[in-house]
Amino acid sequence: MTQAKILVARAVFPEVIASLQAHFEVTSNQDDVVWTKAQLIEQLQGKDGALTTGSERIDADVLAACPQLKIAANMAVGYNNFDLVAMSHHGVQGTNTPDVLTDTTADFGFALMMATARRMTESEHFLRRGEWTKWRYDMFMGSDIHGATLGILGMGRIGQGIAQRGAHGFGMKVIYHNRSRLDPAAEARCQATYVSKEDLLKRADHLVLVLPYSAESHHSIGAAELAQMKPTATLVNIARGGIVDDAALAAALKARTIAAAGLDVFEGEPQVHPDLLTLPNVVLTPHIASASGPTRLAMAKLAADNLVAFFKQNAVLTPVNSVVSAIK
Ligand code: 8YV
Repeated sequence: MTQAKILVARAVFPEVIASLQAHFEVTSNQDDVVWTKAQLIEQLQGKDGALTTGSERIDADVLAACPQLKIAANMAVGYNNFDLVAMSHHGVQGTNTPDVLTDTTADFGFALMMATARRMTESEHFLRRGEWTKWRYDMFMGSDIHGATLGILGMGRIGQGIAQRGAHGFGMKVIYHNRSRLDPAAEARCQATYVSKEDLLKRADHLVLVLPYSAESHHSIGAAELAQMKPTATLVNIARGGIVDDAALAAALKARTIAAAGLDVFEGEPQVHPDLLTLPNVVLTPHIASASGPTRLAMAKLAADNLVAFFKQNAVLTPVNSVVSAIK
């Protein structure tokens, strides 16, 4: 039997490329060129499978132009770069990388919340500019994390990880809103109380967004939602750009409708709304919530394992769609 042909769409760990080469004919992109849609289609010609990241959109055009493609294994837990309806229609399996990044991403969400509440980057920039000449009682006063009300919008695995850190580590009162309520055992584990979205916005001292991006979650936080939050509140987005209306957020931060924000994801990233770049009360990081060494390796390995399982066992480990007959 001839070997399946695999495209690795972005640079990944060399050992993961080597492990794929043991099973497949591999074309890799270790120069890490970010391809246009046309280039991606060109690269996918004759390929049976692809290891993708959130930057490669697998949509109806790509699928129609690449009829040999059978699987796209995303190196991400989020898969809003996949048009799942079109993929299922074309009989293309999609997979993601859940679980392996939960704790690392929850750690980062918590760190970003703390950095935002305690004004860490703003005060560091002040120090680096040489403006620190004396102690002052109200210098960079922020808000407390311990004992505060932690609001979580989107209570999947990462949301629950953040809730547990807040409740057990910092004595926070945890409230959450989600499409569906958690079962009682999970609520008890997280010490979390289910509330309406309106209550969440009104009551949270620190609101963390951890919901998947979809047409329904687009601009879940816009001007109207920001107006309902406490003027002392902080907002953290580690979910996806587009869940927050970044222009409305910049306006709210400028007007101090809310106190501060911590953002790891942006609408149209790697572009960042220019107003966010000039505001002092926002902590900005370049989509790195899952970026610890062991976790990024585990994500790449799981994506590769999905490709091996698909072609060798006609099964995958972490599917995101169901395909009637996956092997074409
Ligand atoms: C990835 C992420 O780094 O897993 C996700 O959904 O957002 C990040 O962990 C990013 O999507 C690159 O694929």
